[in-house]
Amino acid sequence: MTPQRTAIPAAPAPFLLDPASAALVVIDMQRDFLEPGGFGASLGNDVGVLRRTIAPLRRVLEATRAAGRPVIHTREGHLPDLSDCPPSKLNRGAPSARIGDPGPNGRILIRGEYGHDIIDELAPLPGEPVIDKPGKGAFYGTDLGALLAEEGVTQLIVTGVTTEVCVHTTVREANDRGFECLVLSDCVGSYFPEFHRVGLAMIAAQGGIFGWTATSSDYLAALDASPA
Ligand code: C5J
Repeated sequence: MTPQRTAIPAAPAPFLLDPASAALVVIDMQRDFLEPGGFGASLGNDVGVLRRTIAPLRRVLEATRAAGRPVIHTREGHLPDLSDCPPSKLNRGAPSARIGDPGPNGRILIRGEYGHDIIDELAPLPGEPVIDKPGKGAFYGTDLGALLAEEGVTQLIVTGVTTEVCVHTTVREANDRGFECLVLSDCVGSYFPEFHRVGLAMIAAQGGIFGWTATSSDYLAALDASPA
């Protein structure tokens, strides 16, 4: 049977949404990136700039759940003994605190700590998969690929932080694995406005070299118009 597709206005061309094959991926909306005292702040970033993503992402999350489509959350972080954190990552740069150091929300970027978890506003529902990833991409060192294959997912609606790091790495990984990725421009964010703008442009450039970009309102309208 030909899948029923709904065209979403997108760059560089309409994205043909097949709701039956699509999953929402929410990347790293963790306290460590969005709240003071975490990993993002330790790198000298103003974490407040990411908060504009929360309200539109919440609407997308609720609508996707209501449509009965899969929602997958990811979290970047490491085991308490840091055995999955390469020295090249641990020792990179000159942060005010390194991965594993104590902070106001617990040890920085360590699984099980308060700061490592997803912000309250976007908390996963029971049963929604949460992929713990040691790297920037959501496929590296995880069972995300197997999970998506099991669910018959071929399209990813991508949201989260940060645009040019974990969102970009995940979209590139997904694109190479044959997924069609639609990145929702107002539901992804960067500490650097210029990187955000260029990161989105890079995805859609050259005929959609990595995927498509659209606004969350256009995605929501398409979801609404899609056959149940
Ligand atoms: C970063 C991420 N920026 N989730 N991680 O280190 O984008």
